[in-house]
This record gives sequence, structure tokens and C-alpha cells, in this order.
Amino acid sequence: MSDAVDFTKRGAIGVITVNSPPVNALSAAVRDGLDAALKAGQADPDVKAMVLMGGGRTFIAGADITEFGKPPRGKPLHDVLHDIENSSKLIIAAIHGTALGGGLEVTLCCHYRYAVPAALVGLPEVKLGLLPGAGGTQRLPRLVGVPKALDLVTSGDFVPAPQALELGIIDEMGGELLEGAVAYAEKLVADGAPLRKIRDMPCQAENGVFEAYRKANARKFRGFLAPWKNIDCIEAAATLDFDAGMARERELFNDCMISPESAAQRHVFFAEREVAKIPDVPKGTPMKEVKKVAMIGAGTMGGGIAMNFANAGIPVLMVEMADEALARGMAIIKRNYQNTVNKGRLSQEKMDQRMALFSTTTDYADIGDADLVIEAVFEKMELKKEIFAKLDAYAKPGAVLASNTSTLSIDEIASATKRSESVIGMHFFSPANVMRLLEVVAMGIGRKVGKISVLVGNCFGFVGNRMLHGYTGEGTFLLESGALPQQVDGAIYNFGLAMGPFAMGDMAGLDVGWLVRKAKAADRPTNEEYGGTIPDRICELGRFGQKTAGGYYDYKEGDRTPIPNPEVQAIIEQVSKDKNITRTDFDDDEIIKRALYPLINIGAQILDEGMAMRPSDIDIIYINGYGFPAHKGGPMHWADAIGLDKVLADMKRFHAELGERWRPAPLLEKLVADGKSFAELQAG
Ligand code: T1G
Ligand code: NAD
Repeated sequence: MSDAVDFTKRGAIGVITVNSPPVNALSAAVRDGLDAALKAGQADPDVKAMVLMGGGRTFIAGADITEFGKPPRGKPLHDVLHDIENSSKLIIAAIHGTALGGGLEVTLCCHYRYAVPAALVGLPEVKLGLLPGAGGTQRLPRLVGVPKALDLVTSGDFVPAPQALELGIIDEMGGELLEGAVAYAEKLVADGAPLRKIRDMPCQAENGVFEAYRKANARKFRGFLAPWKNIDCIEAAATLDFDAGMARERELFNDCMISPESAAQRHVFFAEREVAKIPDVPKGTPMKEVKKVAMIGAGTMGGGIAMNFANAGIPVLMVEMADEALARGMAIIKRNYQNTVNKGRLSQEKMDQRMALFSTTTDYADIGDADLVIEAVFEKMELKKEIFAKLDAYAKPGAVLASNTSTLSIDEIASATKRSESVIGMHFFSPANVMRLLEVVAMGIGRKVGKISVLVGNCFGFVGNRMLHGYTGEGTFLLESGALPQQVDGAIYNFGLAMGPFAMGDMAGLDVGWLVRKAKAADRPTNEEYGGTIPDRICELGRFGQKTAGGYYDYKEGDRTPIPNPEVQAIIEQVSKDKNITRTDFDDDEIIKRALYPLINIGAQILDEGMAMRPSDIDIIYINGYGFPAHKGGPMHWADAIGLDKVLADMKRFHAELGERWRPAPLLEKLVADGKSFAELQAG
């Protein structure tokens, strides 16, 4: 038997166990091992039925993604599945941990499925820009019906075992994995249970269900390829016979596999895992336990940040400078939870439990028992240093003191304390209780509150905001040169971002950037370099964005739809006049290059300075913190997909036309000269 799969017997029940850590992925060795084990079980007259299970922490978590794009080896998955389904002896899947993608498809070829209550099943291929290519799109709708199957394959969501039992994906649930599955197999044999094949089950669909589904999800699936292909597959299951449906699935799978979208999403899958690996922090380094948090400032960010910890069951003390500010902050937190309850995404009981974890004060002496203190007050260096001096006085020894500053130097803030080694940056993203990203200058705690932590260096704006200034700055230069906010935002929206730079500025608050520009910190470039003139003039009118019902756009009460404002257009045209700039027209392609290439250029500078460890870390920051589309893989992967030589050529053109701010980063010049990509740089 192979190392990856072993075959044992429990009485008359053969037990096939996949042992291929970390997640028993269906590698060539596992497929060949399954083949050998099945043959052993078929040939053994004493074996009446077989249980197929995973060793270690999980069932099979899918095809081996690291084999994609490589020459095929070992027994093809379809052939292994054919042998399982057409076995002359019952085969029962025994599921624990996760049965995902090809792993679930293996179970759907078994005749019966058993699971422990904590198990999860799902077809997450769409998150990799793919679709279940081993019969999942043809067998699942026969089990759960077309509407549910559409939801499961287009969302890629995991289904807990109790729900999977209700849906009919699994047949039996029990506390014990091996004991329970063997007992279940023995019962099936004793009862003379049939060799039940899902392929023989009917698959019907109501008229128009697919068109309606495509229409209802057009906005959600915008820019992605795989969700549409998944719908086509389910439609094939309902309109073609099984084998024809399988052939259609295979075609559509190959379309996805060769697509740039899937290459980008697979890049993101591994980049999300790579980001947690800090070279000089060995795996298993003990984590600092956080049992209580103190949150300084209950404003836009303070409230959202605090909710993350309450959601993770960690008590939070809210600290403000006055009771009104505390009451305002707590009211916003309560309203946010109530909105989630009203949408049915949180129970009232859970909301009450979380609200009960909050306490409030205006007295800094009350922070003495907090393990972690996070500050999110106005973006002013003097104020932050004043506060950190106070935290140094009242926080207990060993407490971690963190600032949520967007741009200011952590070292300078830390210099206000006698324990700078305990001061870190924890840069959350707005809305903080929603966005998955956390830029950190110490890791670990992020995962506990459901965030992806990315280690970044201490420089102006860290990684995300430093690159953002290039993007938003170029956006305002485009306005000075002839474009309008809705045109730039439209092009960026069609590219795939959640919103353009001007709608985003209005959401985050234009006053944050205005305060920064006014602070004129020594190491920060001038307006000329970052196009501050237009936003300054808008802010001087008290237009800070959504929070003042007007910024670049106007907003109706309770509605976040941006409405172009003629007064803002007049300001833009006046600035062009004042700067003697002849306004010209732009097509979307030129807007995309002008607005997004600064991300690539500054990203390369940041890598050169060591302020980010890997190009893929920058991609994770932009996808999870700034809404950069996963189907483009992030700015650095996107640059590789375009070809760094082409990107550099356009940058050189901009440099010649527009000046110093477009000087290509030396790293970019070097990579092009060496004929290398960012991915090759990372691979070393
Ligand atoms: N193939 C190869 N490596 C994998 C893998 C896979 N399917 N899944 C995980 N790994 C690696 C991962 O890179 C990491 O490596 C380690 O395992 C631990 O993962 C025909 C075509 C199972 C829920 O999409 O969602 O089947 O970084 O850190 O947080 O239809 O991994 O340690 O070197 O994520 O406990 C469909 C993908 C494939 C599931 C566990 N399956 N995996 O989460 O650990 S396509 C998926 C996950 C397919 C068929 C199609 C999660 C997990 P390293 P981890 P975790
Ligand atoms: P905000 O104006 O919404 O809230 C700031 C809060 O700090 C106010 O409630 C104020 O009462 C309180 N405060 C001021 N002085 C205080 C003191 N001495 N003690 C206690 N509380 C005090 O600002 P915000 O948008 O939440 O930004 C806060 C910080 O987070 C800033 O450093 C900002 O750069 C950063 N940040 C903001 C965003 C964003 O999108 N808004 C995103 C990431 C980081």
C-alpha cells in the first residue's frame, strides 16, 4: 500500500485512510494510493463494504492545487471516482474536518456519507476562479436541488454537518469518526442497502431559474469568470443527461483553468497563507494572550475596532475624553449590531452577549488591567504622544500599546513612552468591523479577531496608505487635467474595485487626509507632488464626505449613492485655470494606467526599502484593505500579468510627460532589465 493511503480491516469492513498532511489533498500519490486500496478491498472476499476517511485533522480538502498547471501524473481523478461509484461493494465516506472541492466530490461518488458534527463540507473552487471539475456540479444539484446547488457552487461557502444532513448531502451523523462510520457500514450491509449512485437521480429545474439567478447576481459576480461558468454547469445538469453534463462540466472547467482570473485567484490563495510566515519567527512561537482590551477613542475607527474584539469574546473598555463622545460612540456600536440582527445575520442573544462585553470610562487610570491598549484618536502627532505618555503611566507592565495611526511614525509615538519595545502599529481599515485587513508593525492577535495580518515596516503611511497616496494623488491630477470624479470612479469601478478614489475618499472622510496635509509633516511630500489642491478647496467648504452629506459628491440622508455636484465641478475647472492646464479628454484605459500604475511603482519602491517582505504581501494588503479585485490578483500580480516591460514603457512615457512623480522605481527597471517578474523575485 502507498505511504499516502493505507488499507486496514475492521471485521468485514475495509478502512481506506488517506494520510497526506497537511490537508490530504488529492495529489498523484493519494490518487494512486486510493486506486490500490480500492483494488485491495474489491479483491478481498472477507470485505463486505469499505469506509473511506482522512487521517490527521481532516478529510480530503480538495485537488492538490500545487499540481495545477503541471504535467499530469498518477491515476486521473475521474478514473478513481469512476471506480468508487461503480464499486461492487458499498463505499461509505467518513467525514471529519473539511471535505472540500475534489474531496467532497469523492464523497459524492461514494454510496453513503457519514460525518461527525464538527465537520464542514463545500465546493470552494469558485474562490480559486474554478468550478468543481470532478462531477460536483452534476451530482450536487441531484442531491440538494438546483437553487441550493447554485448558491453553494457560486459562493464556495462551507456547510456545517448538521446543515449538510438536513440538505441530504450527508446521510448519517455520529460522535465517533471511525467507530461510528464502521458501525454505520455494518448496518447498511446488514440491511442490504443498495449501491446508491447519485448520477442515477433526477435533476429538475423550474423555468427561468438560471436567467433569474444570473440577473440577481450580476453586480455580485461582476468581473469574475468562474461564478458564471458554475451556473452554466448546473444548468447543464438540469438540461442534459448525466454523461453529457459531465462532458460540459469538463469543458467549462478547462475554460476556467486557463483563465487569467483563476491564475490571479490561485495566487491570492497561496499569498494569504504566505503572508503569515515571518522568516525569523519560528512556527509555533507562543502567542501573547489578550484577555482584555482598552480602546482609546470611540470614533469612526475606535468603535469598529472594538467590535472585532467583542465579536471574539474579549471584553473591551472604551475610553473617551468626554461622556457625550462615549455615548455617541456606544450608540453607533449598538446600531451596527442591531442592523446585523435586523438582517438576520446575528441573533439578538449574541448581540446582547457582545454588548455586555463593553464598559466605558473617561478616566485613563481604568486601563490598568488591559493586555492590549489600542489608540484611535485624531491624526495629530502631539495628541498621540500625549496619550501614549498617559498609557505608559497607567497600563500594566507587559501590556501591548498599539496605535491605529494611518500615517504617523510609530517610532516617534513610542518615544513618548519608556517602553518603546511594547509599542506597535495596528492599522485597521474602515469600516474596521468589516474589512479583513490589519497592517501590523507584531502578528498573532489579528487571526484571533478574524483579520489577515500583514507585517509592514515603519514608514510614512506604512504600505497601504503610502501606495494609496500615489493612487488618490494621481486621481486628483487627472481631475486637474480634464477628467471628472464620476468618470475616474466609473473606470475604476469597471476595472473591478468596489469604488473609485473619490467615492472612497468620501466614505473614509476627506478631513483625515486634509489634517495630514495641513500637518505638513517634514518627511511628507508637498501638495504639488500629491495633488492636494482640489481636495483642500472642497474641505475648506466643510465638505468631508458622507459624514457631512457632501464631499466630491452629494449624498441623500441614509443613502450612500454618490451624486455629482456642480459646485465641485466648478472648483475642479477653476484649479485647472489657476494652474494654466488645458483640460483634455481621457479614455478608460488611460485612466486605469494613470490611476493604478502608481500602486505598482510605489509598491516596487517599498519592496526595495524592505518595508514589505514580499510582492504577494502587497497584493493581500490591496485586496483585503482597499477592495482591489481578487480576480486581478492584487497590483503586483496584475503588473506581472500585463508584463513589467509594458508597464515600464508606459511609466517612462508618463515620466516624460508628467514629471518626477512618475520616475520608475529602480527595482522595476532592474527586473525588466533582468527579464524577471515580481513573482520570480519572490521565488528568489
Ligand atoms: N492543495 C494543496 N495545498 C493545500 C490545499 C490544496 N487543496 N489546501 C490547503 N493546502 C495547504 C496550504 O497551502 C497550507 O500550506 C496548508 O495546506 C494548510 O492550509 C477537481 C479542482 C482546508 C480549510 O479550495 O480552504 O478540488 O502554507 O493554512 O487554515 O473540483 O486550506 O502550510 O505550506 O489554509 O487550517 C478545492 C483549499 C481545491 C480548499 C484548511 N479545495 N484549502 O485551512 O490551513 S480545487 C479548496 C482551504 C478542486 C476539484 C477542484 C484550507 C482548509 P502551507 P491552511 P487552515
Ligand atoms: P474620528 O474623528 O472619527 O474619531 C476620533 C475619536 O478620538 C473621537 O471620538 C474623539 O472624541 C476621540 N478623542 C480625541 N482625543 C481624545 C483623547 N484625548 N482621549 C480619548 N479620546 C479622544 O477619527 P477616526 O476616523 O476614527 O480616526 C482615528 C485614527 O484612526 C486616526 O489616527 C486615523 O488616521 C486612523 N485611521 C482612520 C481611518 C478612517 O478610514 N477613518 C482608517 C484607518 C486609520
